[in-house]
Amino acid sequence: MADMKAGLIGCGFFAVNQMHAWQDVDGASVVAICDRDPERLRIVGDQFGIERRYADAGEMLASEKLDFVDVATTVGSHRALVELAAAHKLPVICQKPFAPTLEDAKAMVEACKAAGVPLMIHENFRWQSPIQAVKAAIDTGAIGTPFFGRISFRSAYDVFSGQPYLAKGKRFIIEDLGIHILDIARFLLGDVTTLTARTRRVNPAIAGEDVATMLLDHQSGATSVVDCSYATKLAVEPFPETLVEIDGDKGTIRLDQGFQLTVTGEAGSSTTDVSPPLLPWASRPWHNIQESVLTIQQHWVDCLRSGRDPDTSGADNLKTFALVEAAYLGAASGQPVAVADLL
Ligand code: NAD
Ligand code: 89Y
Repeated sequence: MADMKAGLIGCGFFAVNQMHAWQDVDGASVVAICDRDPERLRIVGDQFGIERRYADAGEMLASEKLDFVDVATTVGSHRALVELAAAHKLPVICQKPFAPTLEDAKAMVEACKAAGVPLMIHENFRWQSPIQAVKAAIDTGAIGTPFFGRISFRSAYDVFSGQPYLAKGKRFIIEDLGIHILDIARFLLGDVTTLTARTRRVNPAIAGEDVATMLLDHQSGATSVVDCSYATKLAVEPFPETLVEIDGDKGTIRLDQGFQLTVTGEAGSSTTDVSPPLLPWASRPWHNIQESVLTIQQHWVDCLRSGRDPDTSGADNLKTFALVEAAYLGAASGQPVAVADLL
């Protein structure tokens, strides 16, 4: 079967990973790129040998015969670009965070539904191989029924040098990073009914919150704590590892720093190294994230080919994005937020 033809919009910092991954994906390749910044367009076009380059997304979609669109811009442009793809009846992938507001995100889901095209949010953290290993361990039943989880991301890594816009937004860690960790909590323990949140800013040089602690009630009856910080200096910097604790009625799972997975069940305890592979184009410490970019993009192509919804479809990701909104509302009010009221 011939490769599907993709057009990528947004040739910035993270799109380079997506471009590398598209070269490795089976069944699709990028044939055209777009960026309103001519320098980014030149750099990415030259690096990946893409001749068809556009400054305007509308022009690219009107001129090219594409099978889908990959939106890799920052959040402010997501709604307009997804609606543009829908208007052209093109399946579309959109980077996280979904949209500036939940209302925008709902409109994007509706636009794609009305156009009859799939929408996937590029929510890649659940596709990291260590996180997949945790899910597989839960699914074996070795720890019985989970009743508690802690999904934790604490770091002092300088994310602002690569992504300077992160220092400027009124919202920071929940919208940018917590969104992934909240999605992992949903992936491992199921949907959430109520969320309670506390936030603070430790770094005086940024505009938004860099610490968030969230308590989640899951529909299953499990409780989890999702805690995120970019103000936590540790002896060994863990960026970008997500650490996981799951307690079940028959045992426990721990994903510890250094990608060590320990499963303790009735038969005893075993520890496995679940380090992600270092792909040829990847570099430490980002390789964990980079591998998940390849995995989610391959998942998208496999879903398009088989006609099934991607795991992080727009409709699914509304439930993750609602947790972000709930966290900001709850942090502002000091009160628990009922997630269903937002959806
Ligand atoms: P960036 O600012 O480096 O790149 C964005 C690019 O999009 C810029 O080159 C800009 O000129 C271009 N652009 C913006 N609006 C456009 C438009 N309407 N038409 C054409 N080009 C346009 O940003 P980044 O750091 O690469 O982040 C992009 C997205 O990726 C963000 O939403 C960010 O949250 C996300 N991201 C995801 C992960 C992940 O693991 N999933 C990691 C980092 C960043
Ligand atoms: O933008 C963020 C993301 O999605 O993963 C890590 C990051 O690059 C910085 O927090």
